[in-house]
Amino acid sequence: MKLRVLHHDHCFDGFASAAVFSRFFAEKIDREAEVAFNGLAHKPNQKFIEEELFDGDHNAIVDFKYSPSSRLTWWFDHHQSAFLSTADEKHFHSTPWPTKFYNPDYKSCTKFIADTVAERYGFDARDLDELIRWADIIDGAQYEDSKTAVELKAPAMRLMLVIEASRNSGLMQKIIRDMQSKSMSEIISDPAVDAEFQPLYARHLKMIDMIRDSARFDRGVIYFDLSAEDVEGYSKFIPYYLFPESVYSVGVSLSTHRSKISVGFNPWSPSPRRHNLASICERYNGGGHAVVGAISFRPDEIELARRCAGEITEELKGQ
Ligand SMILES: [Mn+2]
Repeated sequence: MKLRVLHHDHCFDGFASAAVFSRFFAEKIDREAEVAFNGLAHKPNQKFIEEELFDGDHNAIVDFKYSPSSRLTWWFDHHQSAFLSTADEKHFHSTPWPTKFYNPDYKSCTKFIADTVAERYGFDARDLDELIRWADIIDGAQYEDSKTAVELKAPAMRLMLVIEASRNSGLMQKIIRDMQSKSMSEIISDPAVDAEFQPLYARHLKMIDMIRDSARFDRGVIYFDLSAEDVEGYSKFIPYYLFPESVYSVGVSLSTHRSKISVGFNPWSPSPRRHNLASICERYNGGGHAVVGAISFRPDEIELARRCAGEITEELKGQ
């Protein structure tokens, strides 16, 4: 029997969700299942999740959008924008699915999965507590301070850097498998993972300089445009580390696949949040959470992305 796990790609919570779910599946559903992972990324104007991705006997989506496909057997998500259309949302609510779960109150999908399968299936894996705790800290942006988030001293933070920036899919699958049984410090000190980490860390330090150089800070909002370089996967906390007095950040970036606007609330902001960033991003066909959102455009729509980012910046400046 084959279990296909589709998870949010380039995301610590997506990886940890895939790890916790497949550990649960092995212990409570089918120990012999052959498990295959596949990361999903948000695409501009996406209307549905491609049917051919559901190539297992069981198909799970974790920490990513819903699909009404009859081939989808398991679903867990906690994003405010969890549905690609109102038809999908209606489909989910049309009947009480026994193995499809949605709860936008959870900070991480990892903890949502762990709590749900503990309650429904009696799944108990104490050794996953460190992973679950860090998924909650990372996805919920609940760091003590911007130094913890940006200086990357903790093993889980170093692993997060690798997961968010690496394009080595073989190594990414190994990380998900290792997350099912190893500690964060064991995983990050694996020579193959360390070899991936070192150049990414050097680049992370360079990104801090680049954002410092391109940022404009005005009335609580940091605006920066990194589209001069390919920068898919930088730490979203760098702006707040550089401008501790900021409330929001709006960043424009460009990679080979897309141009992107990233909008965030400074988790250590001296002032309260007065905007729901997911709702703002949804107006531009993006999505996310109340505290962090994103909008994707085609790479050749970079000018449109800049214009929309400028509008959002002005909106956030006006209290
Ligand atoms: Mn998540």
